[in-house]
Amino acid sequence: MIDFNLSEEQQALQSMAREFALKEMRPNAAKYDKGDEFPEEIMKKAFEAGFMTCNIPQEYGGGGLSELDIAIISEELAAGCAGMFTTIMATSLAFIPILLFGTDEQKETFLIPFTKKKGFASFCLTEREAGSDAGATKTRAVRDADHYVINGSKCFITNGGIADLYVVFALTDPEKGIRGVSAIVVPRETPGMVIGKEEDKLGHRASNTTELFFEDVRVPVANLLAKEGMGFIVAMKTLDKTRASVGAAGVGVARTALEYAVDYAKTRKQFGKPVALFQNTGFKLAQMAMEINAARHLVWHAAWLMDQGKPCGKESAMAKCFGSDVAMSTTIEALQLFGGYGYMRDYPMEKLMRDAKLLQIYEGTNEIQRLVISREVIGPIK
Ligand code: COS
Repeated sequence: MIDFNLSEEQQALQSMAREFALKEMRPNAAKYDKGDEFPEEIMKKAFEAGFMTCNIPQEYGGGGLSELDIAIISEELAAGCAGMFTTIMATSLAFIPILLFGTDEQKETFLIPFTKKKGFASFCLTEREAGSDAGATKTRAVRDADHYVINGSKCFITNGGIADLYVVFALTDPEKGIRGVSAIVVPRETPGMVIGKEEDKLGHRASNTTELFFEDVRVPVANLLAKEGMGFIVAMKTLDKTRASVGAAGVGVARTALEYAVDYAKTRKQFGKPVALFQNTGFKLAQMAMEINAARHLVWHAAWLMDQGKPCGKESAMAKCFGSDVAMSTTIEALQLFGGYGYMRDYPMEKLMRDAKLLQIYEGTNEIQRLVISREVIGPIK
C-alpha cells in the first residue's frame, strides 16, 4: 500500500521545524553567513527543541524519530539556513556509528550526555589523501595494552573545532588496507587532540569546519566500535543512512529559492507586466517545482526503506545526488530570474547558490553517488 499522507505527528513535526526555521534561522541566516560568529544561541534553541538528538532512541533520552521524520525535519531546517542545518546534521551523523555498532554501554556512555546538555559531535573520515577514496586512511591507531594511541590528521571536519566527541576512522592494521580500518570514539578533552585551522568556505558559513591533528591521543580500547578492521563498513553503513538527509537539505534549499523566485516574479514588472506572466518565467518555475517534488519523493522513499529495515544504499545515494543537483540547478535558475539583484549580497539568492554547491560535495561527492548507484545498476559482470 502506498500512502503519501503524513501522520498527524509528522505534520506537527513539520510545522514545528518550519516555524523554527522561519523564526530563528532564516532571519539570522545572512548575519551568520558572514562567518565571523558561530550561531551559538540558535543552536541552543535547536537543542531545546530536540533537533540535535532526534535520531537518538528514546531509551537513551533522545527523540527516537524515524528516518522519514528526520527527512521531513531536515528539509525544513535546511530551508531556513543550510549552514546551521549542517551543524545539526553533522552531529547526528556522528551518532550513527554508535547507534548502529555501539554496545548498550557505549550508547549510554557516549550518547546520553548529548541528550542532557547541548553538545556537538564530529564524524572524522576524510583525510588529505583519503577523500573519495575513503579506504586510503593513513591515520594510525596502535594498540598499547588496553589503549589505542592515535596519530595522524583529518581534514574538512564539520564541527571539528566545537565537537565534544569525535568518531575517528584510523588504521589498526595497515597490512590489511580497507579491512584494517577501525572506528574509535575520541572524547574532546583527550590530551593530544589538536584543532587545526578553521576553513574559510564558499557556503555553509554558519558551520564550523576544521583540520584535526592527533598527537599520541590515548583512548581506552573500550572506545572501539564494532570490531577491529570493521571501520570501513561502519563508515559505509553510516553514510548509507545519512545521505538521504543531504538530499532532504537539497529539497529545502531549492524550495526556498523557488519561494523567493515566485514572490519576485509576481511583483517585479518589466515591459508593463509582472515577469511571472512571461511564459519563459512560468516554464522555469514549473521546472523547478517539478524537480523539487521528484527530489522529495526520492528522499522520502529512501527514508521509508530505512524505516522498513530494507537495503537503501542505492536509493539513499540517488536521493543525495538528485536532491543536491536540484538544489544547484534551482538556485542558479532562481538567481537568474532575479537578474542583477540576484547577484547582490543584499538579496538571499547568492547565498542559496553558494550553499547548494556543498551539498553536491560533502557526504560523498555526487560522482561517488553515481558510482554507488551504477555499481548496483550494472551488478556483477561475468
Ligand atoms: N555497506 C556495507 N559494506 C560496504 C558498503 C556498504 N554501503 N560499501 C562497501 N562495502 C564493503 C564492500 O562490500 C567491500 O567489502 P569486501 O572487501 O568484504 O568485499 C568493502 O566495503 C570495500 O568496498 P569497495 O570495494 O566498494 O570499496 P572502494 O574502495 O571501491 O570504495 C566507495 C567504495 C567509493 C563507495 C567509498 O570509498 C566511498 O563511499 N567513498 C566516499 C567517501 C565519502 O562519502 N566521504 C565523505 C566524507 S564523510 S562526511
